[in-house]
Amino acid sequence: MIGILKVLFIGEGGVGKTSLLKRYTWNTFDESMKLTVGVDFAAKNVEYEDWKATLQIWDLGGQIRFRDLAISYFRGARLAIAVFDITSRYTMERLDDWITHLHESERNCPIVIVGNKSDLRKVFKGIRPLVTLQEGIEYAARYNAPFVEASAKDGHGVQEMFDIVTQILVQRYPTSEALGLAF
Ligand code: G3D
Ligand code: MG
Repeated sequence: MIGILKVLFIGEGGVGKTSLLKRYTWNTFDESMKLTVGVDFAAKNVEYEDWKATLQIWDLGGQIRFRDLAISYFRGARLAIAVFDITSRYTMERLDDWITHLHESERNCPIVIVGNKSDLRKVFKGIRPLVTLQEGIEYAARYNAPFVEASAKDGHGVQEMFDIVTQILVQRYPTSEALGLAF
């Protein structure tokens, strides 16, 4: 057992962070764990071959502003899942700010970029411009990050997203010693 790894969701309100967390951890998500500061979190055990760890996944309430959370929310994060909504280009552009603030607290924190609401592609096709898969990949490449398209609604891409998260963590923290040395 490697230990407990803090993983954050970041991104604008309404993009589907809470929904993705619930979709992935429905069996462990506990409303009673909501902190007074407006952060939900869930624990999930993950394994890869001999590697086992507990992800402690933090999900921010919408009402919190950057300056309130810089210390308590970002500190100690081992990875962040940066989510935008593919039907709103604005939410992708806003990730720049989130990532900047994250890296002010945790300089080398790796990120995974997620374009959520992929189920809406067929609904809005030809009706409104959407962020294309290629644009998502290019955006993520600016941060040297992997990109995943997902849907909390139909579940598409959600397991893949957490498989990628696990892969990155396995590489960064192959042993519990590596976890301790990181601080
Ligand atoms: P947030 O935690 O990032 O603020 P939420 O976002 O998870 O609260 O989701 C915001 C709204 O988007 C919710 O709708 C939710 O049902 C919807 N949503 C989340 N993920 C998806 C998705 O993959 N596809 C679709 N179609 N909708 C999604 P409401 O209406 O409850 O505000
Ligand atoms: Mg939320």
